[in-house]
Amino acid sequence: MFVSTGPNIDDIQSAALADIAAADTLDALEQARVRHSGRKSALAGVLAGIGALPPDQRGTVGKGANIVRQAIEVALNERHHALEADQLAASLSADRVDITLPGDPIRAGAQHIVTQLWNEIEEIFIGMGWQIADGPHVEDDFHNFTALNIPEGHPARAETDTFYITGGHGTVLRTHTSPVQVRVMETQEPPIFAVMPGAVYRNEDIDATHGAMFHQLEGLAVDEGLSMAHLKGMLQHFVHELLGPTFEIRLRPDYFPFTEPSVEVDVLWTDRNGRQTWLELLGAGMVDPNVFAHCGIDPERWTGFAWGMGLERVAMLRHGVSDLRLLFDADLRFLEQFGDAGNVR
Ligand code: 2NL
Repeated sequence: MFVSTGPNIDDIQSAALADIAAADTLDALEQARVRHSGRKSALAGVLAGIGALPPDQRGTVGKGANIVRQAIEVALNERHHALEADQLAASLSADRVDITLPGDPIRAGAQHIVTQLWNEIEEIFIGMGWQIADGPHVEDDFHNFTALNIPEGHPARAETDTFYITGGHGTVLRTHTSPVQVRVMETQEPPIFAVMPGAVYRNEDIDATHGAMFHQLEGLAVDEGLSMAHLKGMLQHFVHELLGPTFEIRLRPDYFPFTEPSVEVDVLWTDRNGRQTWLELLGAGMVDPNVFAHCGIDPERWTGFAWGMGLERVAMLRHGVSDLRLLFDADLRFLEQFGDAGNVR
């Protein structure tokens, strides 16, 4: 006769299988494993008690207990695989990337207003068949001063205006873009039609209208028979292209060491309130024969005109900016206002 000493082996199995089926996480399943097949489980108790049973019962009880042990192990394995698969499916769906969603917007930058102006002016002159030229920012005395008819002792050479390179014996940061014109004349045969944009450097105290670095755009035309009439016609066309066909210019006598005669070019400016004023736009003139001679160009044969303008000044006029320092402060609240797609080239 079968004498049971502990819990019924069928009850052990059904309790274990129910717990395993109910485990809904891998942690819960591990707890069910410890409870039903661990060293302290009811099943382990039954197995351990077999030796103490009467010999004729050991076979039956041992066989039954082993079947239950196997059933529990199979159930644990299956449940483990099922829970792992669930967990994988859950993390795959949680981490899924939806490639059909719109991307993060890219904030479009804005070109600096000096860069916009620089590019627009280049385009106008390229449209007239002119070339764009650049040269060194660190110059020698000859190209920055002497070739341009600025002799020693001239105020433009005063220590206060020019950055001298220490130990450089007359090596300077260029104070204007004119040395690029000198280099073009030294290396090219006329006719020459070229504009020279770029940074220039002055040893100035910085305020609302002065900076130690700013940008100039100069131009040079050298050919046979060029006169002030050509200069004026070219400038009028340039101003119409840059500002609009209603903008008038006027020329007034001025002085520069490198041109003779020299003129100040003003533009009739209409401000936001419709008020009109003549404002200085640039300086210009006929290239001084001494400058041609310094650059290896025969002044008896060739004539030419040149001009120079400050890009910051014109950009400020155009956009109604009253302090030069805003152009150099890298403050996005200022810079982002000029993100006109039409101006980005
Ligand atoms: C101004 C005036 C000017 C020039 C620059 C030039 C260059 C050579 C020969 C002759 Cl190589 N002239 N440049 C001529 C007249 C005026 O600049 O007010 N700039 C901001």
